Amino acid sequence: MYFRVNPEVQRALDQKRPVVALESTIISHGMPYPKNVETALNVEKIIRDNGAVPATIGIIDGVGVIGMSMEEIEEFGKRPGIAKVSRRDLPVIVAKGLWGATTVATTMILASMAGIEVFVTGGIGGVHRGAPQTFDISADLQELAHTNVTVVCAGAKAILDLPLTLEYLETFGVPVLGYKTKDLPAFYTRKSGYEVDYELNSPEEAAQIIKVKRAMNLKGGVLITNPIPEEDSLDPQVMNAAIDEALKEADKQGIKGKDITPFLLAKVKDITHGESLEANIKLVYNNAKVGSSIAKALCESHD
Ligand code: PSU
Ligand code: MN
Repeated sequence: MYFRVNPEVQRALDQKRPVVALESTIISHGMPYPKNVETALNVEKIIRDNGAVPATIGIIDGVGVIGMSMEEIEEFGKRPGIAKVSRRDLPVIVAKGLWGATTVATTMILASMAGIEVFVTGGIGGVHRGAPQTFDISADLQELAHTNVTVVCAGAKAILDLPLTLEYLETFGVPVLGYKTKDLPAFYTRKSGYEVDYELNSPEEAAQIIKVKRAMNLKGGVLITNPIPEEDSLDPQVMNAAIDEALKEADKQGIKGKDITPFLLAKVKDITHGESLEANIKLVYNNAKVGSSIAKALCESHD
C-alpha cells in the first residue's frame, strides 16, 4: 500500500461524516518552527471544534499518511531536509522510502485516493510573474484541473501573476468561487482588484455546486477563495512593496523552481518583521472554519 489512512479518519469517511484534508508543505517549508507546528495543531483543533475530522497529509518513510498524529506533525515541523513533494516528485519519494511534505497538488492526489473531498490551506501555487519567459507555473493548477477535490484558500498572493493564474484556471475548467466576495482575495489582503467567477454566500451553496459537479462527472477541483478577516489583513501598499523587494532578492540570488515560493515567503516575513507570518496564520484559521462548514454541508446534502 502506498498510503495509510488514520483509523479515526477512515471511520469518519465510512460513516459519511465530514473530513478536511490539510497539507504539510505549509508546515515544513511555509512557516518557521515552532509556529508551523503550533499553527498546524490549532488548525486541526478549529476543524474538530467545528464538527469535522482533520487529516493532515504527508509522506513518512515512503508511505502517504492521511491523518498524521500530533507527534508526526511535530516531526514535520522540525526535521531538517524533508523534501517538498509535488506530483512529479511523488513516485520518487515513495520508491525511495523517504519523507516528503506534500504541496497542494500532492495533498489533493492523496486526499482523493482516500476519498476526502475538501482540503483547507493558506495559498495555492499559480502562474508566477515572468512565467511567459520562465514557464514557472505551479503543478497545483494542473491538479485542480484534473483531481476531484475542493480547495479552500485565501486567494493567491502577489508573488504570483493573478490575472494569468485566473486565465489558466479558466482554460482548464476550474471554477474560482469567492466566499462572500466578488473580488479575488490576495492572501494578506482582502482584495486583489480582479473578479472571481462567482460569489458564494453560504457553505450550503458551495456544497450544492460540488455535488452537481460530481453528479455531472465534471472532473477536476473547485477553488474556493476566502478573504482574510478585516482585522488581520495587512496594508496592500506595504505588502506589494515587500513582495517586490523579495522578488528582486530572489532574482539577484538566482532562486528558481521549487525553491522560489519558500524563499519568497521567508523573505516577505523578514521584510515585514514577522507581520506577514501572523497574517498567514490567521487566514489559515479562517479557512479552516469555512472549509469545515463546507465539508459538513456536503455530508448533510448527501443523498
Ligand atoms: N503558498 C503559500 N504557502 C505555502 C505554499 C504556497 O502561501 O506554503 C506552498 C503550497 O504547498 C503550494 C506550494 O502547493 O507552495 C506551491 O509551490 P510551487 O509554486 O513550487 O508549486
Ligand atoms: Mn514552480
